[in-house]
Amino acid sequence: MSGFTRARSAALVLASAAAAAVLAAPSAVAAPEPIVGGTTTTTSAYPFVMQITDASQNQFCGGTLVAPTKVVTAAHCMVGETTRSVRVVGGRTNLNGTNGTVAKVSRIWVNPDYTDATNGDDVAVLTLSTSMPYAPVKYVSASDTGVYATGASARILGWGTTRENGSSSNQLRTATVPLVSDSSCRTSYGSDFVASDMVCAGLPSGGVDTCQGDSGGPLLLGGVLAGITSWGEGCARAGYPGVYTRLTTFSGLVSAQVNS
Ligand code: 4AZ
Repeated sequence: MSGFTRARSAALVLASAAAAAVLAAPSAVAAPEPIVGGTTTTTSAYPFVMQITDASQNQFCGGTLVAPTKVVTAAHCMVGETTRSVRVVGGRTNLNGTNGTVAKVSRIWVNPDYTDATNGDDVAVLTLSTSMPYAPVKYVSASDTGVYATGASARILGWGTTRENGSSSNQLRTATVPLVSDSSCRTSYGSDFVASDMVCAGLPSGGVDTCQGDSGGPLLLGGVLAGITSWGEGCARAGYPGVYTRLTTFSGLVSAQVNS
């Protein structure tokens, strides 16, 4: 667990960096490019991408609008949060913007199976007090397991850091990464990778990845929400793909929240 970084876990990120300094080659440091290794985009292009912020509208995670008042995010983003402490901001491409729509949260559902000891079952659904005036995106149904074909091109989005231990991106960024086979991800992460609950994406040589602050945001396959940014060993490191919540496993639980 000690080497894994998660949103808002500054101590873990630093511990990870220290471990990397001891264990990894200096080449593990990624090039200073966007999400890591992506391009800037806008919430006009991806209107369902939401900032999850504190009450002062400081972004700390991402989320995905799946219905006018329902946002899918990571369970680990909600640790220590309450309906009073969280806001959802839509339609705001830049972190320093004041445009878009700010919604309060009336209910936080965290997958009851989530534990921060394993990072498994990393899904939460927020119910907004007011509707977002943006188009939601579809999410996978339980039977859509075929979307996770090895090599499929997945789109990732977020305002997270553009390199490991770097600073957040003011502007929303996006990249595409190929899905990694479960056996390959198991080789990377051992028993911390639970194939029934997680799916991995990244290039063998690294260089393109989600990073700190991207957690909770979308992984899209064929334009449909199929994963949630969850965890990984550092960011964009060769041999350590990003790990995402395998949303088909949790579609039924999510639908129960979205339709309630
Ligand atoms: C984070 O801390 C985080 N490279 C998100 C994704 C990854 C690592 C850390 C995967 O939010």
